[in-house]
Amino acid sequence: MSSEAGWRKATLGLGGNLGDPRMAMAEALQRLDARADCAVVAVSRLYRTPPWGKTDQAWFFNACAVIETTLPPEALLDTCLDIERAMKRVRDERWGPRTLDIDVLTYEGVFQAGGRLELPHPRMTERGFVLMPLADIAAEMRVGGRTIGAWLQDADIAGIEIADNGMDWWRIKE
Ligand code: PH2
Ligand code: MG
Ligand code: MG
Repeated sequence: MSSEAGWRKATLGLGGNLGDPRMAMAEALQRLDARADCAVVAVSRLYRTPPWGKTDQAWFFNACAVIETTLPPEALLDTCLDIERAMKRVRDERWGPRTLDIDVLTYEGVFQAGGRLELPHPRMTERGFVLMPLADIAAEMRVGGRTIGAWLQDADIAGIEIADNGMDWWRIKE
């Protein structure tokens, strides 16, 4: 689809550690896929990951998705934030517990620093909880001059577990 006018590939990181994160991420991906301007192309396995940054909080569930979209990057971010809000995301502090987090990791052909949306996501190459799921679906994608698979080789993935080994866990209905 990328070659068709207007459709661009983007990757998303999803996470959560409050309530039922698996259901929240599944619903968020279904909401995106239901839009005329977004299509979910691939979803990683589902992972359980130790908290990163602020370590005295519950383990997270994390996953990544490849989507195709006609939305420009900032509009895609707003769409993701709208979905977080519509699903009544709860968050108090930076890097603290949250019900649902959707981060735009990469957007085909767009590289920008500063502003409200940095692309690629500035910390994605340091985080095992991003790299491990992303390698399921985009191991050959290059970020900062290396593939996701190569970044993953150097990443700290201690403790990360597979919570669902399938790629269609997100199609669950409540
Ligand atoms: N998200 C954070 C902070 N720390 N740790 C894990 N394991 N997974 C996350 O998604 C995560 C985190 C802020 O968005
Ligand atoms: Mg995040
Ligand atoms: Mg976020």
